[in-house]
Amino acid sequence: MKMEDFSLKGKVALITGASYGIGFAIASGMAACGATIVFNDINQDLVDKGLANYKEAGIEAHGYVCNVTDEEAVKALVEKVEKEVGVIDILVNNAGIIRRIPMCEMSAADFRLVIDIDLNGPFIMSKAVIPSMIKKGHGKIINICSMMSELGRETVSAYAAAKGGLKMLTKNICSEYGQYNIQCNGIGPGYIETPQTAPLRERQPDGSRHPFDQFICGRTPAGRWLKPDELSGPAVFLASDASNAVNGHILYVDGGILAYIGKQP
Ligand code: NAP
Ligand code: GCO
Repeated sequence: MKMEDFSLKGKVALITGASYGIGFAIASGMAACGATIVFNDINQDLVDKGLANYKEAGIEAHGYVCNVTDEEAVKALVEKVEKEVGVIDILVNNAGIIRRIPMCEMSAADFRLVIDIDLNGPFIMSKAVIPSMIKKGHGKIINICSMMSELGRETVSAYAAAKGGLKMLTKNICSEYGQYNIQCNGIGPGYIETPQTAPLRERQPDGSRHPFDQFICGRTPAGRWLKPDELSGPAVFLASDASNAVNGHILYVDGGILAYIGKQP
């Protein structure tokens, strides 16, 4: 093994929904290791904000408006990126939403929306980039899964169903396209400090910590929420030649939650 096996120099990485949050952190880590960064978000305002964030971090990123659930728009995005930047070597399916509603109160429309973005989106994006990866003779797909790829909890039925499905889509892309030197793996973040989890961490009216905040710190051996940039190293590993023999694997970056029964109250 050589040090350059961990390098992403000369590689084009597309990270979906990466104007901020986990996607931005993963893109920043990949840029630090030499990748050219391409990202999309659902409107120009978010893309512009993302470009400003990348510029502030010293990263010349390429930003495009594209909804990952729109198959025609995704095909057009990939063609445009291939013309303007280059063939996509690394795809990170990061874009995702959550709806926290008790299942019997959740509308079918809300359930479908979460499945559409969190599961159909990665399918549509992967289907669009794989043909060029096959032609090029290599490719890396990284699906951002979740604790909910393994565990359930109240109010997140649609999200857990989507992330459980994303775990199996990861294994299926591995099975179907591993023969073309395409590695498809997942990252399963634990509880990360981003806008998506902000409602679970906000202070109560009396100034006390949110009960869920206290719960998660008791369930995590490290006793804390994780930071987005703690996912960057694992993502760079799975995007690099150092992981060419790793395929169909979900790498949980959770501070040990899945290994731990939780602190005795
Ligand atoms: P976030 O802060 O909500 O960011 C999600 C990004 O995806 C936003 O930029 C969002 O844009 C974009 N997006 C949403 N729908 C999209 C669509 N249809 N097409 C393109 N982009 C879209 O979330 P995050 O916490 O960074 O999470 C990123 C990923 O990690 C998600 O897949 C999430 O499920 C997963 N995850 C998060 C955690 C955590 O603790 N935070 C843990 C495990 C897994 P808008 O701002 O317009 O919505
Ligand atoms: C929730 C959280 C989690 C995190 C993440 C954990 O409501 O439980 O949003 O689902 O987003 O997926 O891995």
